[in-house]
Amino acid sequence: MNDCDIGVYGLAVMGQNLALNIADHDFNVAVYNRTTLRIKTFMQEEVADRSVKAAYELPEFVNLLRTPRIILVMVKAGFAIDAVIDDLKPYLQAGDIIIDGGNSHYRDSERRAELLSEHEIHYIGMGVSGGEDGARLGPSLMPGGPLEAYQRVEAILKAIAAKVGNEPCVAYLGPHGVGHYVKMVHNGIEYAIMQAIAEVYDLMRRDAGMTPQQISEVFRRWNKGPLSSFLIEITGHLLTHTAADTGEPLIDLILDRAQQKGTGKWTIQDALDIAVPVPTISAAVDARVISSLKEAREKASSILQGPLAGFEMEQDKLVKVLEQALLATMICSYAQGFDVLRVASQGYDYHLDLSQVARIWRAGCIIRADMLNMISDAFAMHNNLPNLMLAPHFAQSLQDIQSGWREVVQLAVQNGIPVPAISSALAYYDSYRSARLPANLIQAQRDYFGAHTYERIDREGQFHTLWEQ
Ligand code: NBP
Repeated sequence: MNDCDIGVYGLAVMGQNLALNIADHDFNVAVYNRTTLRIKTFMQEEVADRSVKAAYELPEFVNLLRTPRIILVMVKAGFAIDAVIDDLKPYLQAGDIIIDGGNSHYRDSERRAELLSEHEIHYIGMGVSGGEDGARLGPSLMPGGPLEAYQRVEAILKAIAAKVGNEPCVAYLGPHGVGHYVKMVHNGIEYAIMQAIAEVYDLMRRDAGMTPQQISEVFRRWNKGPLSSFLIEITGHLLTHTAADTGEPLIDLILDRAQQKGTGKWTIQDALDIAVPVPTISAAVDARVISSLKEAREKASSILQGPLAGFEMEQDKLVKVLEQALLATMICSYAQGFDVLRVASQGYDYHLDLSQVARIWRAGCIIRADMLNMISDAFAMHNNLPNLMLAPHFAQSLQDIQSGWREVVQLAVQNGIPVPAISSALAYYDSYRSARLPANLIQAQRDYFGAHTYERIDREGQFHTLWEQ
């Protein structure tokens, strides 16, 4: 009976694929799902001769597990996870471990950990990235919680995680809700990079009139250079697809309306709370929101006019400067995300090893990129590096590519094509490297209308001026 090493609760896309992945690594797996049909279909169509046992009632599921038990919950984030934990609690005992692999908010993670610790049940909040394929073949895993609980699940997590050489893309990240915090920031960076890629695609398609096939070739070429990453690779692939029914490039038929489900927004909300600027992540979330205003945009397009005269750039030159702009924007997106992690780590006592975070993002996850090797090295040299842009390698890269980056923003502005991620990243770079910003005027204005006082550069203290006199 109770000989299963781990139970997987939730058999939608992620749960099914993780269960198969775990079983493929010689662990005995028990599975359960609220709706019985999913369990039956999974057992009949996917499991084959793997060591997977199905339970159709909750007590039966729990009894299949070796004690102390390990249960991986892979259900819809939010209320469903709380409901599952409530259902499981009466059947669990001290020392059992619940791993929440959903995209939970880190505060929910912390609340659940506290609630379960009253019953001496361990809670591990674990970010999982890589989608369906990652879950099946090797995800990037971001666990946080009590160290002793992590040590008990480590062998399973290391076995199923993506690998770089022999190195698994999983590590103990720290206490409390840190696993879900790191996953949240991962997704924030993902939003920013996806938006930047969409912008360079737009300039090639709309401005230069290149075909999806031509643009695909550019992305394939870029994927062999410093931009090499999963998102560049899949963009190169997806641009070549044609619609089975019409034969047209599928990308041209897809409605230009994107959704944002929460993790990008959470990143910005938390970044604001801890006073870390994330303008490119913010621009990416805003871009999705504005994309959703399709009807309004269609109406506005016949009322609000763009620039009268366009500006042309020769195609080879355009492709070259777009690569530079995209690379710079990617660096700034990682810089903003890692800055959130650095400050949160201090404020929330996470003691995060930022080099290790970069290492576990090198495979399995959506933002995996060659660049993460250099990011990991940069934080290995200096965990408290104030900003990734200051690491010598990245400072030099930004210096080398900034002229192309600026040309892209100029071209887009002159032709009335929005590039919120690329231009916000450039403004971030220019702001961060400015020893003096015009906040002196803001301070004067605040003192003028609200007597908020200001500081001076030539003497200590707070000053107030009677401006109208
Ligand atoms: P979904 O997020 O679509 O959730 C479906 C699962 O939740 C089903 O098993 C469903 O059971 C179960 N469920 C719901 Br809905 N309400 C429930 C309740 N009240 N009690 C018990 N079970 C309930 O599945 P997914 O896409 O596989 O994602 C699973 C988790 O992994 C989510 O938290 C997601 O955020 C996270 N995640 C997803 C991805 C991805 O690429 N999809 C990547 C990384 C992380 P039912 O069959 O009875 O309806």
